Amino acid sequence: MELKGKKVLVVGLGKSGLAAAIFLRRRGAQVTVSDIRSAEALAKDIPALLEEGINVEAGGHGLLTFRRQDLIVVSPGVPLDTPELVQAKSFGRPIIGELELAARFLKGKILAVTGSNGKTTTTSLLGEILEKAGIPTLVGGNIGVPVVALIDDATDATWSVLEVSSFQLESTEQFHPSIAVILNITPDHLDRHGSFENYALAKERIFAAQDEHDYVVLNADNVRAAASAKRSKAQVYWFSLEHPVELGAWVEGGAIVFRSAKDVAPETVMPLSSIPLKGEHNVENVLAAVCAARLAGASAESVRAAVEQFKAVEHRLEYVATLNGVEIYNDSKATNVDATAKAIAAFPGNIHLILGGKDKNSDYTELAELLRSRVKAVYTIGSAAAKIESQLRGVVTLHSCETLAKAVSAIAAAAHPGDVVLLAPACSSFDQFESYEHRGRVFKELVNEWRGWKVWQNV
Ligand code: UMA
Repeated sequence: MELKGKKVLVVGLGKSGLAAAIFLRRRGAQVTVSDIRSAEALAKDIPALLEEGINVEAGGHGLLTFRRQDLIVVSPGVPLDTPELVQAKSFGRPIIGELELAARFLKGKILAVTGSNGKTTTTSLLGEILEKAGIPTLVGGNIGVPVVALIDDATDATWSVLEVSSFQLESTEQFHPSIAVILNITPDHLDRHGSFENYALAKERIFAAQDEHDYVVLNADNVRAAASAKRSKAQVYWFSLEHPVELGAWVEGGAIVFRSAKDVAPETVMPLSSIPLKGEHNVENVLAAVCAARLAGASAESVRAAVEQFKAVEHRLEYVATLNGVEIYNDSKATNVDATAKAIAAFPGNIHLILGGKDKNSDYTELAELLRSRVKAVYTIGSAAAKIESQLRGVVTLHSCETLAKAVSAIAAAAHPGDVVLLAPACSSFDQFESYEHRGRVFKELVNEWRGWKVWQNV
């Protein structure tokens, strides 16, 4: 792909847009960045961009700006039905995402991981396994490192382990992982994709460019992910918590086993007891990682060693503290109903659960059974609170708290030794926070403040 002299528009000036604009400029393109945020809001990035010779359009997207381009590169968070993009497309302007742009320049092989939940944990774990196996490895994507930022470090020997979201996959064309993993597909981002099926189809783009030399790793226990097998041209490997599979990884006799080929005996990779992460969903993540890592050429020993040493990723069912017998967990990354269900299921009961944030057209009644059996009370926050309360009234004790600070203080007044405090909000964070990371950090700070004040009343 020749970029020299090309007029390229980058839409959105977050992490992806910033990295893409600088990459494109350094490859000789005439770059403009357009963002709906005001110049004041973008002030910290604008000087560096101008210095690189990049034009900046702030405070909105201009129709003319979009029409005058040879190529448009969109950030993942920018919906493809944004009117300026729709019109530019109707004028024949090529539109690709940052992931697609990066993949066209990235040397080496790609191991891509998608799914509604577990992506970041599985991606980090795979990165550590491959590294332990002595394979030159880079990690990036939705995990927080734009893929364009990996290009300079990748060689023909590199495996890039990429967490990829439906937002990124939606705008791919040639993106071609040698190994693609779909961990699970459950409802999420319905506000953006319009329907569950559209969302699932966006996820399936992970294997759209694969052929019979590639691998796709699918969750045999997840109905929608398993249904993807019939549309894939790649060799299908499975993982299952529930039963043995023909090719792939499963649980048997308290251990994880892997079978690489039909005529090969299954190998025992590790006992379940050596997985240091909480929750059955994390066993699924490990099964997927075992399967993908063995296919990428990592030995069973390096898989075992990396899993044993793996620490929970920040904001994913992250243990925060035990304050006088009350255990506190931060699962700020539980941004959809399924992730919250998995977080609740990781504890036997006595949970004080913080729910809420920005709704994504979700159905919170799906939590009813788990709430009844394991949750003492729900503390609602954010703009989704009214909807959550109307859907869960009568199911569980509800406390309207509006903010995270009020929720933590209400819990501090109510929790008893043996209880669990869980931030697993089932919503995105963007109504009150910059990101789920920001929300998780604020939660941990609040917990620390309460720790200092010693006001946990019942302990
Ligand atoms: N913007 C516009 N026009 C619009 C919409 C947004 O100009 O119509 C601008 C915003 O004003 C803002 C910029 O676009 O300045 C934000 O772009 P972005 O939302 O794509 O954010 P980035 O900082 O580039 O982060 C993105 C991913 N964000 C999203 O997909 C929403 C990050 O995933 C990812 O880590 C990063 O690229 C690097 O690859 C975060 C995420 O929330 C973690 N992902 C979703 C999830 O995991 O559920 C998919």
